[in-house]
Amino acid sequence: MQLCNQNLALLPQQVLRPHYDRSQVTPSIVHLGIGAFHRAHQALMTDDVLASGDLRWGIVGAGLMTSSTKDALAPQDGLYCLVERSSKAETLRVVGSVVELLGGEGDLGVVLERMAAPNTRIVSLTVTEKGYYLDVSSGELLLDAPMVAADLANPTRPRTILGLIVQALGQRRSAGVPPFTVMSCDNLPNNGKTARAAILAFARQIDAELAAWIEAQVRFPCTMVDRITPATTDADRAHVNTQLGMQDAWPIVTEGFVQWVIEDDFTMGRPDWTLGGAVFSNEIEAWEAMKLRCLNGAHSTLAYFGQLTGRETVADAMQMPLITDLLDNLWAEVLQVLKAPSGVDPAVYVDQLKERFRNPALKHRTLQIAMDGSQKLPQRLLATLRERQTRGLASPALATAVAAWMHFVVKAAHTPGGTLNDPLSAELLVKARIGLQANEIVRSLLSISKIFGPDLAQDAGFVGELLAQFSALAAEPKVATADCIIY
Ligand code: CS2
Repeated sequence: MQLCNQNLALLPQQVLRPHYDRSQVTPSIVHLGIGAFHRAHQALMTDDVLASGDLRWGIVGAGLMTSSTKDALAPQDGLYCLVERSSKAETLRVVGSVVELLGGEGDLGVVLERMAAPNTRIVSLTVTEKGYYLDVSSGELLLDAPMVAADLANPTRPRTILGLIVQALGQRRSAGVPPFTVMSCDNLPNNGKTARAAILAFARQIDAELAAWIEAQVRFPCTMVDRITPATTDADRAHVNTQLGMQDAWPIVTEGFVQWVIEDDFTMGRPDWTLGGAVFSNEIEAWEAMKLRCLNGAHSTLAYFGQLTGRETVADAMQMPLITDLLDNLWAEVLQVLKAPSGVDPAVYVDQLKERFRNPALKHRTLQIAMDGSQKLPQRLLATLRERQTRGLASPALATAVAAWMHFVVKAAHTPGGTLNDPLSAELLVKARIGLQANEIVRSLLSISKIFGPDLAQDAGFVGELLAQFSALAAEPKVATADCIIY
């Protein structure tokens, strides 16, 4: 038996489920990038809005690169089970807010149609850092990235979020339909402003008038989303299927903690997401900085250290004093220069983080977080580092975290068949194979200005610290680095 509308009534009593009439829900949000993160926060809080009786906010969930989510959820009428898991208990809830699924190249025409449709009011995004095609260090649009170049050459058949959004907005403008709001939910500083900059830069290449219209008319609220949501495992699927007494092809397992802070700036209205616990605020930059630097900065550090010490999950890595001591120093460096949102004590947030990272019920793999390091390091670690430098403060813990990432890259480069899951993998592997001298390798990786900008490689204090920490890590018995390197 499969999870679907018809079988909802057969779920065990303790499983929460939609009680509203799903056939009456109007689709008005098109979400690009329907992965686990979206399904654990925005879709959930939208389900709370629908449950309140406001049926105007159904979600059309689209995968751009793959149809995997559609393949799993379309036969289930878009329903899926969300498991909230702490160390002591779990709750299961079937979420009903996703009313249509689209996915893969073959559906991109329909995705565009849905975005251009007058009843669409919001286009939201979780496409990860690399989905914006920006040079993370300079913020410039990567015009020569093959996908961007292809969309510029063929703007009526777009495949990137940039091409899709600009094309859909152009169609709405021609048809006299008001523009939707573009709401980024990705882990980027000022994610709304970042999305806006990328979309305007793309639009200017195609049509200056349309670009000016977008600049004047479209809203790009910034948001901060915080919920640790590991990739679903086969064991999770098996467990959920037993609990439900029916098959769910793609349940999501997440933590109890959830936070969503949104700037209230929408062109065509928005759901009352406060019903699901979201908060509207004008201080998103501070919220996002706190989260990126405290949570994600520590996460990336845990990921690379975890990989170098053979710790498969974040919770395992949190058992090692070598790692937790470093994290304490890292957080101290972060908090010393952080501008927290008003009324928020970042030290309390950090204490909560320690608990969240230790949650043994979440099997959050360090390898999953380790991916796309080139896209993550600048905002997670290097932003704090630069702020400390301008204040004349040394940053040994941040330098150690960067050194751990370098070891992770160097190890992949010197392992036969080693690969990296990163959009800059080719360049990273070449730079890491420059020679066998540690000094040379560190400088070679530092010269990638897309990650480190033009400044950090020139900063003698930072380079010295990084070289020292790179060698110190290699000498640490619990850390396994590439053994062919000369330190
Ligand atoms: C993680 C994030 O995979 C990663 O890079 O750091 O996905 C993290 O789990 C979320 O931002 C938590 O809100």
